[in-house]
Amino acid sequence: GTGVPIHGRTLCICIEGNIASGKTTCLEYFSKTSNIEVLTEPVSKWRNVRGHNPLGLMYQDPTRWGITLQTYIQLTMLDQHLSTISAPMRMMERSIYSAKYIFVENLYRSGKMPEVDFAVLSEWFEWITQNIAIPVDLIVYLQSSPQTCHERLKERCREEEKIIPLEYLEAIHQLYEDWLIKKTSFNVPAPVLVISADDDLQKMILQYEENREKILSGSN
Ligand code: DCP
Repeated sequence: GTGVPIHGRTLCICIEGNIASGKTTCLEYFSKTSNIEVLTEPVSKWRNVRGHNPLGLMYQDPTRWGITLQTYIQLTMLDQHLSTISAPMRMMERSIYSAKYIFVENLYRSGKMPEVDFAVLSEWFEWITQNIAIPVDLIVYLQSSPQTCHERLKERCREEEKIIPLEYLEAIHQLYEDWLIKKTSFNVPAPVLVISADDDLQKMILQYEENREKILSGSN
């Protein structure tokens, strides 16, 4: 395909992967492509909403602040999915789906989110996805080992993330694998293109070049 949207709808490609799996590098590479609008994950908003830092609060005390962060992330994701753009194709960092199926799920399963918080977030998520069309055409899964992500995390030194242990990345990894590879957990909203993401930056760029046409045609 040429990447021209069918029925005049904007194609949506979501880049998925663990924390520090290299989503930003991928988005930067494709942001140089005309006809694509790249929407980066609004992490700056999560670190500053009217002067508050829900991301930092969540890492300090997930049981208390998990629902606060995840409610806000759900809103910012919905906003990105629905934003009107002029390009025929949008590329997003993650999605409203992974926010729920990976991060909310992880907080709940690890015993860090009270059941009532999980219930409220789930009701919101189900209302949104049942009442608002959120089409995704392709999921690009940057598959990485949790160890690699842990190394990259230490290198980048984002203040809030200093306390993330390897076990946390392993749990996120397992949830991603069950969702996108084994397909045993939740609905997969689009075809999945898997790219191994353990290589260094230069090799990753080569992989994006190799997979460029596949990604831009919005198919795996
Ligand atoms: N986060 C979260 N819950 C979500 C989404 C993200 O707690 N639903 C957290 C995990 C990270 C921070 O937000 O601490 C930003 O995460 P990302 O993995 O999305 O962003 P990165 O910058 O790590 O991506 P990459 O390094 O792959 O470019």
